[in-house]
Amino acid sequence: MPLNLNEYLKQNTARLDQWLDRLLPSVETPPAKIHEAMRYSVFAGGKRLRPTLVIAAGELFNAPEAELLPTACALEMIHTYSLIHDDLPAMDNDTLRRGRPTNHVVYGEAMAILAGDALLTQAFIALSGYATVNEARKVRVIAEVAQAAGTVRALIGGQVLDMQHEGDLTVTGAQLEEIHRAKTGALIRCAIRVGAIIGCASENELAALTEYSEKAGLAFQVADDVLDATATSEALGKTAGKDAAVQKATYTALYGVEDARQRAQQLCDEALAALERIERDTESLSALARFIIARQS
Ligand code: GRG
Repeated sequence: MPLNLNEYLKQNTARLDQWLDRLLPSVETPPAKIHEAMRYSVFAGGKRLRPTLVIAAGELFNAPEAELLPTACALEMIHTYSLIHDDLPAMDNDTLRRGRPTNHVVYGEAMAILAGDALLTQAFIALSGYATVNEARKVRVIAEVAQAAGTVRALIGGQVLDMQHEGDLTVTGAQLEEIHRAKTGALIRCAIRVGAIIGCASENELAALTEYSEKAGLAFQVADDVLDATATSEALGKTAGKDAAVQKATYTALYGVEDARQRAQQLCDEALAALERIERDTESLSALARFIIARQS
């Protein structure tokens, strides 16, 4: 039977939310305010794309849920931390995220900074506790995640480049790709790789999945640029049209909406082609690549 992606996303979100609830300190744990702030943004919704990619990659190799889910949750915690910090007045100064007031609007700037820091830390607590029972693989997973969240071709480095190029209308396509590979791509690449590592993928399988993740990660960002330029804040759950307002270097600014859409489709096709090198049932990953460029939020 063909995969029903909506159902697949819904089922994984339910499983992820249960595990996130288990892995995050409860709101009764003192100091209660910080745990409330962390949970506010984690449970504000969100597509759960990165953790779903961990699950989909791991399930190709029949990796156990008890190893995949905590790792998937760790990536969602890191992603959520990056969104909280990105929305701060010192960065994007945004008031709407996941359809709700941003963390600093509700809890104040200091608590939002700490909630982001705490989610990053909590991610590594989850990984060191549960990311596979095999110690060597666990260290490999932790190293992959730490690298992807860091500064070299990774999340924080990408954010720095993004900030430095704000208002810079001379950015080239190659520079733009470098920013996006780091800011958005690194965590998506990491999600796929850690799922595959937990599942003991062969080196050839890992290489094909890495290629899939790099294409899909870039496609995600191109689609994100198109959505920012074409969708409403209501549909996105975050402020639309922000990129143009601050003269951010984006695919739509550089190439226009139509060419950006074509580029997203081309990247999606390349991601699907990489999957053909794997002799396993990759239907969930194909469907996720298509979802990445067809999503409305
Ligand atoms: C502050 C260290 C630090 C990094 C910030 C993630 C990020 C880097 C900035 C967010 C700004 C942004 C709009 C980036 C574009 C792509 C992106 C990460 C969008 C949000 O991800 P989704 O659409 O969000 O998966 P949900 O809410 O569905 O999880």
